[in-house]
Amino acid sequence: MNKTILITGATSGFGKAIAEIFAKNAYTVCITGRRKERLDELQKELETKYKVKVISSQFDVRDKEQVKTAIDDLKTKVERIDILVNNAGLAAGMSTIDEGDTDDWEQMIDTNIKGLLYVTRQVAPLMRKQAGGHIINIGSTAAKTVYRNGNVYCATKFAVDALTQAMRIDLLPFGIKVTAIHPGMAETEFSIVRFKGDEARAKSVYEGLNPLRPEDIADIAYYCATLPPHVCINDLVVTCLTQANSFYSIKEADRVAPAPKGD
Ligand code: NDP
Ligand code: 8X3
Repeated sequence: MNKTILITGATSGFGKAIAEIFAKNAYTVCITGRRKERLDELQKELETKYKVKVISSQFDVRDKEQVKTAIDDLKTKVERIDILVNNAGLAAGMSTIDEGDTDDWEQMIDTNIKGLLYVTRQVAPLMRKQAGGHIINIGSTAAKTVYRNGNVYCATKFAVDALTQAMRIDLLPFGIKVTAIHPGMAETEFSIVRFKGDEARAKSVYEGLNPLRPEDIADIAYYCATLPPHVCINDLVVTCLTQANSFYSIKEADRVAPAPKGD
């Protein structure tokens, strides 16, 4: 029987790339997000390209009732959910704590923390019944080190890190793996969303860095999910070569060139 993966926030970036690699490897793929036209397009593309079953479900992870209805409906369509990737998330704005927009704060807290909890609350009992499964939470380097003007976004990702550790303990008796993947800078729609559609400002974040690609994180998620049953990667921080942590990165041009031969 084909395995089934559920990915939140599959209309763009990491989520979309994760959907693609699992579809390519014959998984039944459940894709979710708020943008229906993107979901329809991706469903068609993956079904045509990989001849797999793709189920798309439009909901907002911030809405507890929508989440419950969507997962209840999904349970009528699939027998099991083998893997859940809690990926849906965002940063909204960048400012000091005294100038922050409280609507932005609420959107980040509601999506990155409460949304992840709502989805997990619906899926974990099913995995418990199955006596197995794998939850992969997408954290961030911002879950490990805070940076200037990142305050609330970083706090939401610290929460993802804490919840990942807590879930692993709580779900240990049921054979459920829990993994956090913490990416550094990757050029997706993330910064366009953070800077509210300012594409030039978003682009400037990654200039000269050679940032991570969505496919890099998808490859890593696939690796984590396909290890032998007794092996669980707990926590994984991954950056591009020019980034050391949340606030320290260099431009590729500033890397030291190899010493001349013979030196
Ligand atoms: P994108 O903006 O490209 O993708 C974000 C995805 O989340 C979209 O599919 C979006 O779908 C979905 N989403 C956002 N809000 C909601 C919501 N309320 N309900 C349902 N779905 C939602 O960004 P990334 O791919 O980069 O981000 C994915 C995750 O990775 C996030 O958790 C982010 O914090 C994290 N991350 C990103 C990094 C980066 O540098 N890019 C680095 C580290 C972590 P839709 O709009 O259709 O609802
Ligand atoms: C996204 C990476 O550095 O913009 O989590 O916070 S960063």
